[in-house]
Amino acid sequence: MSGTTRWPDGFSEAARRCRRCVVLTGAGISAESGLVTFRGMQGLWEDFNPLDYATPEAFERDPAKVWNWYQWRRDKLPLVEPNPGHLAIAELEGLFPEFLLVTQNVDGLHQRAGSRRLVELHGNIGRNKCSLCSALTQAGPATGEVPPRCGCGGLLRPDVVWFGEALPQEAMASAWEASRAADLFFSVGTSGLVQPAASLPVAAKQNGAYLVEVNPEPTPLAQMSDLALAEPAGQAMPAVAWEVRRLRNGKLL
Ligand code: BV8
Repeated sequence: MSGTTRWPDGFSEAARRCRRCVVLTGAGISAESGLVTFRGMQGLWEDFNPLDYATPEAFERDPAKVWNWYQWRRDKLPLVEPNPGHLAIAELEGLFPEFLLVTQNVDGLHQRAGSRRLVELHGNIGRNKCSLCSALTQAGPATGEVPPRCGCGGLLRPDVVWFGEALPQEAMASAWEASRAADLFFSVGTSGLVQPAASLPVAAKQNGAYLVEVNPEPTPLAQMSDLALAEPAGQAMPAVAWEVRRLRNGKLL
């Protein structure tokens, strides 16, 4: 949708009156930055079995293999930039009295785009965590032993949430609270398959939020969304930000 396309009245009304906006993102928001998604065409899970790379058991079994896979993903990050979808979400943050970005992504691109009011449900591969004492350190260039060790002697692992691991309590509590109170909820670039993140838009909708989904492909959320924008986020989210700015400033910019 561009500035000239007609937005549904329900969306305009919700965007104009909204006090609490929540945006949930998944790997799809980073696709236009050049980072592959997990599922779907050429997805990471097509070439890598998540059970061999994204579980505590996999790390236990072969720490070097898991560490190298994350190092391979980390090495891509300095080569990519936030895309217009990330930038538009960072802009939305300043257009509502209350706003929370809840991301499942671990690539740090939202922060690089300027988002500040965000929680990372699945951690961040820019950080390491000691598998023994849980101390957190910034990830640096790979040197020496693989995986490197913490000062306590424990093996370092990426500070991400693997399958079968609990999500960070504070981040999840903030995400639940914001989703249940949201007037307007955007689910952007997520297949809506991974729990408990996938339950957040459902909770928002059940509590009266106007639910917008942005995804070129249909997902389990589509049939309950008030508005489904079947477009890439890098196109849809700047149009959303433009329309919200127009509606809430009461003048064309
Ligand atoms: C937990 C690691 C409990 C980090 C990841 C209830 C029911 C069923 C299963 C479960 C359940 N509860 C728990 C489970 C098990 C499991 C789960 O959900 N399994 C699923 C797969 C069935 N959940 C867990 O294990 C979670 N832990 O619940 O623990 C617990 C409690 C107490 C104590 C102990 C344990 C942990 C979940 C986190 C797992 N970690 N990754 C990393 O390496 O990155 S999950 C992985 O999937 C990523 O983190 C990713 O963020 C996440 C979700 O994927 P998406 O982001 O949606 O990406 P995907 O590729 O799937 O989709 C991309 C979409 O973008 C597509 O739809 C595509 O069409 C779209 N797209 C593409 N291009 C664009 C676009 N959209 C817009 N614009 C574009 N340009």
